[in-house]
Amino acid sequence: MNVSMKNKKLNMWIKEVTELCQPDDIYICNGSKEEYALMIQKLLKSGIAIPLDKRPNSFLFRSDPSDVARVEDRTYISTSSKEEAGPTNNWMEPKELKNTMLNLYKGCMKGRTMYVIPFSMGPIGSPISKIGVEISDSPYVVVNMHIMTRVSDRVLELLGADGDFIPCLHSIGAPLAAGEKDSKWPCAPIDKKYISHFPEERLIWSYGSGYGGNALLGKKCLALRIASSVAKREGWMAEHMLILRLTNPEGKQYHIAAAFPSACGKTNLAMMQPSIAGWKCECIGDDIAWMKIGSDGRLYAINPENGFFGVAPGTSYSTNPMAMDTLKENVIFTNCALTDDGDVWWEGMDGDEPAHAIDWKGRDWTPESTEEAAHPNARFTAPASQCPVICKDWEKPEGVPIDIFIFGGRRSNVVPLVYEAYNWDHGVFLGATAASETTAANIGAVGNLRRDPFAMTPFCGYHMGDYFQHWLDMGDRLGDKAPRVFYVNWFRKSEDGKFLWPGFSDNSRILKWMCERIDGKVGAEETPIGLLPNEGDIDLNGINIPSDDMGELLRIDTDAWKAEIPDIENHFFKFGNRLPERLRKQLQEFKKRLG
Ligand code: TSX
Ligand code: MN
Repeated sequence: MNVSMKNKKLNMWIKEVTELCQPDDIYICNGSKEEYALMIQKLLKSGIAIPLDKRPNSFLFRSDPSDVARVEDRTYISTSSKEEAGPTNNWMEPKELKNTMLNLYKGCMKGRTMYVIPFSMGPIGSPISKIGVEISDSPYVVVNMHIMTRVSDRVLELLGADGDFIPCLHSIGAPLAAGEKDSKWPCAPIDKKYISHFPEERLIWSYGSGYGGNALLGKKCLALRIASSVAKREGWMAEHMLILRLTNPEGKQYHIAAAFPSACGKTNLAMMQPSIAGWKCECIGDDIAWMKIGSDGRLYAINPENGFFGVAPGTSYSTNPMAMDTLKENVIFTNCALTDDGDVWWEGMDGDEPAHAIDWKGRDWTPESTEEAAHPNARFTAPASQCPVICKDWEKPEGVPIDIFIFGGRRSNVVPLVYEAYNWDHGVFLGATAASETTAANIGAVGNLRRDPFAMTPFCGYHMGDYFQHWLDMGDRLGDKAPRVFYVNWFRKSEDGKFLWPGFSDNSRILKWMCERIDGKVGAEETPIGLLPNEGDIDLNGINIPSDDMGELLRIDTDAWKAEIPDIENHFFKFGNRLPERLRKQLQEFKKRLG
């Protein structure tokens, strides 16, 4: 072991966990390429990783069919009082939850190696970054953490003897008896899975699942749930947002952070390439933004992650060519289909379907099969540095200054293509009431309207009402340096059910309008819902959109908006007396404007 293991808290914690979980071996990770290769060797030998002939240093994994997504019902925010967790989170009393989990953790790593994974969320040493250490008995977690976070012995050096870190304990919950044969994807049954957060002591305990957000604890658990709670206390923001840099033909840069619920194409927007001449777009992050007020009073954002853990189905050269080019080598695929020539495949990929493949469950698949070849939540894990349009400043320790916040959702009607908030409080109102129609990718019935404030419902580590107040407080501190706030809907449909807006690269036209609003180059029409583009102010050069369609995309149906009010009231009612007075006022004013 050539890493310095002198941190007192870490050494005590490793000892505690070893006694509790009783692993056969302990391995301290250093994040090196050799270590990654060693883990992959181990996973190949046991047949868990499948090498891909068509993509260098890339591998396919198949999870257990019961372990394919985040388990929101089994996710807990364990604050000392239920009130503090708020109406959007599952809560259990910390002592009770810990007792239950300690019983599960007892001997849970028997027959396995315990990996100690020191990682940094954010560039190592950045003032906005945070250090975590994940202990896990899953080598799949180790290789994914290598890509998604900065795993390094430099993190241990930075910690020194007395430095602090966020402990993230993970077990797949499947101990092996002596001589017992391991399965390909060991995990615990659903009623034994727990994804637990103790925000008051900045602690994460995960048990029973090996999948994505349940197991790669730096992402949703640390960088969103724990970080949002820490950020509230420390006066910064941890948001479920992509970050991108837009540069206009004169070379002026604009930085945009955007929050969308799932199935709205956040990763596609993060890597979007403009269709308008002279404009450039670069990716800084596709999922999470950590933001702090800088010494100049502006809001600076970093991407705390090191890679993309993206949904594969639907990703193609037509929807996201930059993602496709990111996936050529050094990628981990999970629950994709395997083609006969040693490549991965998924529904929505370019070109013809393969005549034969092995589906995500390991069975023969042909186009005649009634089930999907890839699981709808199949994923790629890829280094962000491989993205052809990654911004050269994406690892700048101080971050990039945010000019624009975008909220949005998927709405086939009512909500126009784009509008701007009147002011910060109105922008917070738009974020707090953001809604999306459910798609096949969600659970439950298709086409239902679901409120997902700031796209944070599953990820806010404390009372959502207090979170709204935190947004208002940040606005007070930012004053006239606060980013401007916009709301978009790429998904409005015509009477006959066709998408009215071409989306994708043409969304650059909408971003351009936002930049021109900021620079005072264009006006806007005051409407009851907010500021709408004036006719002719959206650049439609080079595309053919009938002016009737444009009219429909920007049309405001006052009656339809009035019909939304009861749903917004019910939504707000859930937050009780923690709903900020200023949002109640926003709703009153909105109603007044609607008449
Ligand atoms: O990601 C999407 N974006 C954002 C892109 C930067 N999608 C995919 C959503 C599923 C994850 C979109 N789908 C977008 C969009 O802007 N718009 C649409 C709807 C749409 C789909 C297809 C076409 C037009 C609009 N065009 C044709 O079918 C030719
Ligand atoms: Mn996300």
